Amino acid sequence: MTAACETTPDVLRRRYARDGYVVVPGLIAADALAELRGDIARIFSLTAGIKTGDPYPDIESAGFNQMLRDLFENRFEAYHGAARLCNHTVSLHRLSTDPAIQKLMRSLGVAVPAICARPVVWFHSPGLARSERYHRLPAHQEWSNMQGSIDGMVVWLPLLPVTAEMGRLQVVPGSHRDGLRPLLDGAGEDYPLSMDMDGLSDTDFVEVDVPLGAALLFSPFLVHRSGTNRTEQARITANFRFNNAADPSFIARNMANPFLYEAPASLMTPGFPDASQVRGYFETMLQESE
Ligand SMILES: O=C(O)CCC(=O)C(=O)O
Ligand SMILES: [Fe+2]
Repeated sequence: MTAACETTPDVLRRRYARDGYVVVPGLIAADALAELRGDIARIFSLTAGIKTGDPYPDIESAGFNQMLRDLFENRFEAYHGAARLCNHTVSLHRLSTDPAIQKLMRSLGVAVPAICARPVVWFHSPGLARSERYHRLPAHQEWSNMQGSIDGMVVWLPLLPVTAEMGRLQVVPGSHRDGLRPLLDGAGEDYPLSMDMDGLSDTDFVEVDVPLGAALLFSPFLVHRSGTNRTEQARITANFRFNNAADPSFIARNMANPFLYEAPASLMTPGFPDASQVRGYFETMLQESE
């Protein structure tokens, strides 16, 4: 029996309602994690020039972390493109719609889960950040970006073991029950969604230990922030956000969603590709299939 089944749905529901979050061990299948970890490693390896089919380093290895730093320092646009592509992997999307996670969310009140935002992979490391918020998110409520159903849910999970030295996620238990807190007046451009900390202090935050294979599920109103990664290793995690399509307040607000997704109005690389590049690709394919 996995740890996930040792706690009954009623106990989890009560804990979720009281604290605003639950950690559920043994929820994520090892092969789903391995597939996503492999995709992340492959994307950065291809970006760094490792050929398709050649071995590539594991995301926990020193070699992989060196590769990330080299790309970040010497080819930032390539680093950024690869990091963003990780958000578009099929394995990440498959994991975010994993039936075990969906079933658990439904048992915690998200009757009709609907994707709020594209799933995200975070790479938190001071050596891979142009400003602090890219390696350590200040205190916030996820509602500030989701703005959907009151009973939506955030799923956060580590893609490698996140130790205390790597800075675990920190939450203020019970803070969800106070609802939406004001945003910080005049918050800088770096993180415009910074929350007003009035009435909260550092001692209100607790670190949440989420082992590999577990997931943390929390309310969009739970106050949370990143711990500090004091290691050389990138702290790699995933974040999935959901609304409940059955929430009457969400229906009344026309199922509001503040995220923008737009088709381009012009070519990003004018003149690319020329006809010979396209022809070359298909002619090689034809020759190989003869
Ligand atoms: O991983 C972190 O430290 C912060 C992530 C976060 O704020 C989130 O997933 O909502
Ligand atoms: Fe967050």
